[in-house]
Amino acid sequence: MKDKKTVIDTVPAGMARRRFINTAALTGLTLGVAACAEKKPEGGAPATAGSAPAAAHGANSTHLKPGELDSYYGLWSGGHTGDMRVLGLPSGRELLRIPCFVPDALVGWGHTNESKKVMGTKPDGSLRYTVGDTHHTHASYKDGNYDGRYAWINDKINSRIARIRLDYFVCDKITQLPNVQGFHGIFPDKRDPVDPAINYTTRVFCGGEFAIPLPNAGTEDASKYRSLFSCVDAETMQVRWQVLIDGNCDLVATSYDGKLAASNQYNTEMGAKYEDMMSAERDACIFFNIARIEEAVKAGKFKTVGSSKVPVVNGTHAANKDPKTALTAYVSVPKNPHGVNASPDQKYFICAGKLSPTATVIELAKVLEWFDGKLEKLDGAIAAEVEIGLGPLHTAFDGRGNAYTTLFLDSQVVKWNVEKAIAFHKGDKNAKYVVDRLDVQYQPGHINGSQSETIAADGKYLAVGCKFSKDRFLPVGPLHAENEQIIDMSGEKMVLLADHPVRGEPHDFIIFKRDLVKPKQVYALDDFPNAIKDPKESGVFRQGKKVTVKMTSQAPAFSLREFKVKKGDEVTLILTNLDKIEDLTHGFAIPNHDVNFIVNPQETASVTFTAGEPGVYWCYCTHFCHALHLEMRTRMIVEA
Ligand code: K7E
Ligand code: CUA
Ligand code: CA
Repeated sequence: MKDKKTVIDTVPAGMARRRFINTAALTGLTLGVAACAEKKPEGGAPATAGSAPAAAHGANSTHLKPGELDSYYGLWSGGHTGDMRVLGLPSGRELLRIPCFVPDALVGWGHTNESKKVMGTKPDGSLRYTVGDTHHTHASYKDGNYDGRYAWINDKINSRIARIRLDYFVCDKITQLPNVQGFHGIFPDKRDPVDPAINYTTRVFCGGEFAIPLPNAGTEDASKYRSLFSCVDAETMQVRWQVLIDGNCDLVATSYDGKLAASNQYNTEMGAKYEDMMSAERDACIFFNIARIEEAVKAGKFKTVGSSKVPVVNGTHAANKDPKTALTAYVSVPKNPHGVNASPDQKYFICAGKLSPTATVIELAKVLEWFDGKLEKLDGAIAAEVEIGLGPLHTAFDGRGNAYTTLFLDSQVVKWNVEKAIAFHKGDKNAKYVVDRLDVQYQPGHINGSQSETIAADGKYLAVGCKFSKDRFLPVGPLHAENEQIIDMSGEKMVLLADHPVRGEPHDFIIFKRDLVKPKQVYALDDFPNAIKDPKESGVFRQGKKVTVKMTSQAPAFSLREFKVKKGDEVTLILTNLDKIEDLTHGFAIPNHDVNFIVNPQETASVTFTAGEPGVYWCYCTHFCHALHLEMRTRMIVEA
């Protein structure tokens, strides 16, 4: 097999731009993955910095002494487990999983009435969905940096967006996007485009990846399918508006001035088969003019789709030919791009080529000029389009002018300088924009640096989500862990610091300084309208077949030593944890009734179940709380 990099380096720049990966090369893609399995980690990889010892640079390390705290939080998408994972960085230790879209056995998510209300139920009270597929996670901004209020995460399968409160690290709202399938990219705005006083996130943008009939009544003619780009209100979590577009949305990014949102499009062909989706040489990055879209909505220039009341404005090519009134702008980008990221100097959007070995640098100021009618051709917004390697996907930044892009096929991270790439593109063929390449193990997808997508990008740590771990961990059967790698990005050359196995399949994540969030470790009783504030309020309250059991917990006892219900009763059990001490969580399990949930300090949770066969059921505390934890029980006596 010929060395891929040599080929790239010897192709004349002008020609190389045409040398995209075609359908036949897809076979090569699979072969490349297979070939990697045989590649020994030490196997003479041509990358420059792959195995340089950390000590040679030594600036950063992932090692923490016992008891030492991490300096960064990482919020990781949980993938199929439908949760958000909280990691400490640089150690990579997993601290918490925040359940969102999928039931969780530890906290009783999807079992308690409170969590079911957030998740959404069918009329019979059962959950609407019990599967999820999270990909992307981002947090709210103020003045271009995270403000520690919220994070959001997507569910691709059922087009849901979940919000996580970063004071309690819990999911408090989930919204389903109407008329969207395959909701993929997600990004909050960074400030308001009109009101300068609103210097923080008030909207979250959601890209719809799969085109469907609108409204979705079965039709086989895929050329009639369309995708919607959605805007969700950050506070109410209601869908504010949607934009009908040509092509599809993949990832989403936003400008620091709040004026534009962007989404890369890999299926401008609007194909229904992959061959069709990769038939064109170029696709696009679509820009949304937020202020104009909201003016159009205000002026009533919208339609609705099916039973949804959400205003849908027209963002198609045909309806947006005049730049001065256009709601959208489609900037041409090579073949099936993946990933769009806004640079921390606030100037550029970078799209990675995926099926083209290039990165495209789009200048925000020029796109705005086009909207003002001052730039004749949108292509003029392309500041650079340079070769960086095979299969480029996602890009991170160090705040020193460098971009770090994952190369899925090359199994590398390439560090390249944005201004030098622009100089090269303008004709300075001596501009060496590629600074470094680092082999990673293997086939990297997402990448992010500490504070990377903020104006406070600090260029210390880089995390890379490798889709294949192959030989990096002890074999555990056919399902391999993925390999999240941590890289020291503080020097000229990247240094690989650590491998971490993670359960599939996390995709995206963000890393930010620990002092940006102020988590509360004890709830307030008033956070819960049904709180039982005094153990004396405990008891069994019957209304026909409906029974409410009120109880409190204080280590090592529940306020009721036993309670009686009748077979077939619909029992709602409300439990308030009156313990106020940090870390003093109690659990509550009832044998044979599918009940197990926890109550954190000062938290109230409730479950509703049908009392089963007559008998005695020992309800017990499932969370080790006290020397008498095993003795912390109550009896449910079910009578005939
Ligand atoms: Cu963010 Cu994996 Cu959904 Cu790229 S996508 S890798
Ligand atoms: Cu309460 Cu264990
Ligand atoms: Ca395409």
